[in-house]
Amino acid sequence: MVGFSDLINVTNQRSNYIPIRSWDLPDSAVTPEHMYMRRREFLRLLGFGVAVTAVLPASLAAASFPDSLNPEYKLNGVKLTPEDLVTSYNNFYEWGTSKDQPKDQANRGWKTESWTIEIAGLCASPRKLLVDELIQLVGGIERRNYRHRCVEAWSMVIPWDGFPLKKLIDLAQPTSEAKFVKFISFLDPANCPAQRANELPWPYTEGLTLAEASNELAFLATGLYGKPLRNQNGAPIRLVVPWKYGYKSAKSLVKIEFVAEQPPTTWNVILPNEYGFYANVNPNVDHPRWSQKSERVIGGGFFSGKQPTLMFNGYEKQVSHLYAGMDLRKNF
Ligand SMILES: Nc1nc2c(c(=O)[nH]1)N[C@H]1C(S)=C(S)[C@@H](COP(=O)(O)O)O[C@H]1N2
Ligand SMILES: [Mo]
Repeated sequence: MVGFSDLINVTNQRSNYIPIRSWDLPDSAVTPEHMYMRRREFLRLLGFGVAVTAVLPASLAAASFPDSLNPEYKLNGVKLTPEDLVTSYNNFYEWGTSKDQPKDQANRGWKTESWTIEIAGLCASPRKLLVDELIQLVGGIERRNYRHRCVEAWSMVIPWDGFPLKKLIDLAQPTSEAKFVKFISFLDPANCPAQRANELPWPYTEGLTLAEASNELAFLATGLYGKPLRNQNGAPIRLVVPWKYGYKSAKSLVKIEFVAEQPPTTWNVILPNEYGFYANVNPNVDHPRWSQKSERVIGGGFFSGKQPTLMFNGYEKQVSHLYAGMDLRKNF
């Protein structure tokens, strides 16, 4: 069996996947890929939306898909990470500890269709429903381009399809005692060898304050690049919290629970000195074993190796008020 410290060493190996280049060029030197949403992909997106279009009035369905890229979240001038890298360079420890394993291991018969998700805890409207039903209830999906920054100091830019977490919160109607939201990934030891071997304390669990979860940026993704989420990216539904390190964005969710106390979260329980509960992207607070000042751009190719890491991953305007007066070094 692999011990936690071995896992952590594996995590920290700078894999030989993309070499770090020393000849940095500014971002502006890289051609933006604005025009990725071509007709073919749009049609695929429509295909994905079949369940939604079946229940929504035709006019509304038509209106919600052609312009599904929310203009507020375009990230103009920022280059999207190529789709094949987003779907082949993954952290998903349920399916292996190296980046190339989830794509292979999570696609050997693991079923993510007809998936139900439970909304539970301190709320007026708890329920258990199919992911497709949830998408209908929140009024369909939109697309947002978000920066993604892993705590291991690499980054991507990903076009997610999904809906704001706030819409689910409004559906659930948390009570006044609810102060935190807990996100629980799947538990399926029969089909997931790493869970049989107990390599980590499963299920993978994460948490946010209710205020963080209600922020406009907190997102539940059901697709990327206009297609349903691939298993390795957390099918059929996963959290995306773009101003926090990637480990907050729990994959393949089976339960979202409103709770009164700060919930224990996977990496924070394993190594509390290294992985905080807040995990806000912060270039001024280093990880105990490496700097967080810069990041390796995955797929940066010939032109790009490292770029400076931005406070709150570039989302300072939208989220800094959540941490007013808080010591971010203590609450890392
Ligand atoms: N259930 C679960 N969720 C998880 C993880 C995991 O191991 N298990 N890894 C996290 C980490 S460290 C990162 S960086 C992102 C990676 O998401 P991606 O592979 O879609 O880029 O997923 C997060 N969510
Ligand atoms: Mo990560």
